[in-house]
Amino acid sequence: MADLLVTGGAGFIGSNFVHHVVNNTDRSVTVLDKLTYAASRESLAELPEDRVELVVGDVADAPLVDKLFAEHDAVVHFAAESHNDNSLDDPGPFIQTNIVGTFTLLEAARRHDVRLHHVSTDEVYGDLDLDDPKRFTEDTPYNPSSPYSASKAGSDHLVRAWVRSFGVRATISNCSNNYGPWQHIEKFIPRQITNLIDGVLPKVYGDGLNVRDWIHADDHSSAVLTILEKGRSGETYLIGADGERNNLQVVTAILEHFGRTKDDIEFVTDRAGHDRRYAIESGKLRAELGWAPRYQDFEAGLADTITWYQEHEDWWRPHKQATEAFYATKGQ
Ligand code: NAD
Ligand code: TDX
Repeated sequence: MADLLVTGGAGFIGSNFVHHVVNNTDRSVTVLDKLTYAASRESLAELPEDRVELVVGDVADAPLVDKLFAEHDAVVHFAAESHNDNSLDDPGPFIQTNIVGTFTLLEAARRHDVRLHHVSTDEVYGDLDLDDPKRFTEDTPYNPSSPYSASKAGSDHLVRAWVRSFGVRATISNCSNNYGPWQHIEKFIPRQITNLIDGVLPKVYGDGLNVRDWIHADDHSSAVLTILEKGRSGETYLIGADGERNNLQVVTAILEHFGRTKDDIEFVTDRAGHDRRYAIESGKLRAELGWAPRYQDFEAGLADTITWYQEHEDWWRPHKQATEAFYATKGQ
């Protein structure tokens, strides 16, 4: 197959996906990434130069996107502003990148008849109660809570409309919370690991009972490649690995790794509009496309991730002070 264009390929999951494609296919990859604060060139550093090219640019730059779509036969769209807390502070970039950026790609996909896979999130469905036996499915109504999740929901709606109205060949995936190497330290798990490396107590929002459904980024990547290769155009697939844990359980597992007790937690100001629980039913992806996660043991994957952050302090250290200064302004 010809070259693949990956937007946001210098971010946490996008870079993981580029490695996955290089290791598991014959494809060459062009990464289109704006290199925002969330990107890292280091995550792409060890890839073969004859198979991976980085184009620094914006997904909302229509002439650039048009040129790149003319040169590629498939696109996987990871680029986004991705952090809920930032969207509560300043929603503007979320509307611009997540909605206008996706619109820009869809118009190019329409002009050039390029196959598009749109990477989205389970947060578009809003949240579930803690005692609700239900999980999200492909039929769950959209009900986003934050500027971030509303912007992702908006982008999903655009993709569906471009499929139906213009015949664009696109699929959508909605995945649960990812963990693994190269995740920005603003996010929950790496923030707590790097706090503990610094001897600082983990900071847990509210009562800590909010549930997230954790999946290793490697499993997200294998699912996206499976959908790109075997998914039916116009379909949505939910990606999850049955990893429901509340935030206290996750922090306790991290604390144990550092030889600390579950009392070593600082409870801080809750996130506004904080979703209570996410949970994914991924039966469609597994039954129709034969995908299964490789990381069945969350605690083992978490232990590997802790070790990775301990061994990659050079990478995250330059961002730690500014990240914590931002949270401090919000009492978090
Ligand atoms: P990230 O913030 O780590 O990376 C985002 C990347 O997109 C960065 O490299 C950034 O430079 C790039 N980018 C941002 N704005 C851009 C623009 N205008 N033009 C070009 N590039 C731009 O995000 P992530 O956690 O890797 O998430 C990737 C995708 O997966 C997002 O679409 C996100 O909504 C989705 N997702 C993430 C999770 C998760 O747990 N992190 C779960 C489900 C879905
Ligand atoms: O310091 C913290 N303390 C804390 O208790 C942080 C940063 C978070 N939290 C809580 C909030 C959530 O309940 O931990 C949970 C996870 O928080 P985040 O890492 O910010 O993730 P979340 O808001 O759940 O969204 C993530 O998963 C879905 C990604 O950031 C999104 O991009 C993805 O769509």
